[in-house]
Amino acid sequence: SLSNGQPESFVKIPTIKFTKLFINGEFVDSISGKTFETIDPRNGEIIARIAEGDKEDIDLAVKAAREAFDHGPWPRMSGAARGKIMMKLADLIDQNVEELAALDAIDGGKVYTLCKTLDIPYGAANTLRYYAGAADKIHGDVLKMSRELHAYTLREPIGVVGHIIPWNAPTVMFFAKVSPALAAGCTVIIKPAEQTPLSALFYAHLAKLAGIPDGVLNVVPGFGPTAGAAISSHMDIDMVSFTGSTDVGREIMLAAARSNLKPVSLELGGKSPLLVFDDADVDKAADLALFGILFNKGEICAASSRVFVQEGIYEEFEKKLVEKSKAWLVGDPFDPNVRQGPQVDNKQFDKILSYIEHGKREGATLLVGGKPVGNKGYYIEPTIFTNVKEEMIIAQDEIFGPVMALMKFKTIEDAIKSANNTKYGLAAGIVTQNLDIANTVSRSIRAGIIWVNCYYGFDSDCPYGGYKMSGFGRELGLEALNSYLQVKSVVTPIYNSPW
Ligand code: TXE
Repeated sequence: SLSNGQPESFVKIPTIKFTKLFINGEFVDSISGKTFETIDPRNGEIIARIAEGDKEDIDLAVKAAREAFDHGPWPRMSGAARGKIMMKLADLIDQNVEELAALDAIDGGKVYTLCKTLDIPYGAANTLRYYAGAADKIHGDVLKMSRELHAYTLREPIGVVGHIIPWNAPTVMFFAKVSPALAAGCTVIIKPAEQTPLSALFYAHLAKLAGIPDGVLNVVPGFGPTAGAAISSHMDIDMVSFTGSTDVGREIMLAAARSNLKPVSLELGGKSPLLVFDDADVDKAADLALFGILFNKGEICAASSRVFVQEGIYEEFEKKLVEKSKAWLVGDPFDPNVRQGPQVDNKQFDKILSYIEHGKREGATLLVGGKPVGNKGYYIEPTIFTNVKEEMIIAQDEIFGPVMALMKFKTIEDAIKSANNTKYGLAAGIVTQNLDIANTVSRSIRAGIIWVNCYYGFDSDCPYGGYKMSGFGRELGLEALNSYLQVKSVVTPIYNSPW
């Protein structure tokens, strides 16, 4: 079903305008002069060469961000003034939605229409506007105190912030991190993933047009062990927020501890369960389960990679899944009929295929899929395993691809136990019409977000983040804004007191 047609017949792919580091309001080459290739996952071809940031470039970016924080207007202007500039940036993003969507689609293999209707308008513009509206509502409390003192708290921006983001949602991650930090009055150094630097550099350009002062937002593409590690270990960065793999999250926390003890926020991997109870509408539940694992080709930390179905409807559910997965079109992400594009790069492609082989060796049954699609690019069939045992690697590791482990359960207690049988705790889904089941299960699953009769119900005001080894700290909502603010208590005597 691969329609590897000429992309130009669907959408005009823009010429790449921005390929350099964005430091202190200017696009500059890296100090080393090095560049790296960013690859089109539809065919493995080079899209552009991008300046490769390293430690020295991060140092320059930190110097600019420090100057902008310590002496520049951004943290000193009113919240309303910051909000106005952020609103302007959101408008510029809306005006460039097609070009931005095409950049994420070509760089990350993401479905163009979804980038255009979800990632850019919601993940970027809406999130910016949400935090722009919060920027002038940041204030502390007045405290009564029990002695003859009174106090107030100030909420101050935490300072120079480092952001390290992954490639699966380049736009959504960029703005989930940058928007609350900017609203708080922080200055930022952000490193996009090496696979997907294109839209981040375009956002840097738009930020300048919108009037974000030089040094406030620095975008430094580069690799993890070099540019990324320079951020997490930097002595002059006041906080680091990371989204990516659990292993790298651990490295970042270690580097933060060993350098200046900067606080860390980590949004890491997942192995999220979807629980379908006997009373569910089987047809709708099967749609939801497929959507939960195949959306963004399974490259999403909250993917419903473990699906547990109650025994009364299991057989019917399995039949529906097979039918529906065959109708799910894999192909060029610019084709309006396609629902699933290529995996982001050959590393992820190989990783997913090796997990599929592993699942077969472990004794699980391949119900559908399991193979690459076509002979160029990194396309993989929607894949479903049955006869999966919970101890199997394919039921424990984050595969980060279109691979579902389908399992059966008897009682609500079994369902809860199985759902929690993972080192991760990012998300979970429940499908039932029974309010008691929904309430009981929601409270019993150790995960940061629970979707009842829906999946991927994300929005700018809804906090999102992990329990257990899925990390800590929250993205989005006012929770995220608070993580970029320090609380300072100011205490004075009420009367002319001896203290
Ligand atoms: O992630 P990395 P990778 C999971 C998913 C995927 C696996 C590997 O299972 O298959 O991780 O993907 C930067 N210091 N997730 O290898 O390496 C890197 O440059 C500082 C889940 O691509 O974690 C990039 O910007 N930074 C996840 C970012 O970390 C470092 C999304 C993420 O890359 C670094 C992505 C270092 N030592 C992958 N090493 C999610 N939670 O959504 C790398 N980086």
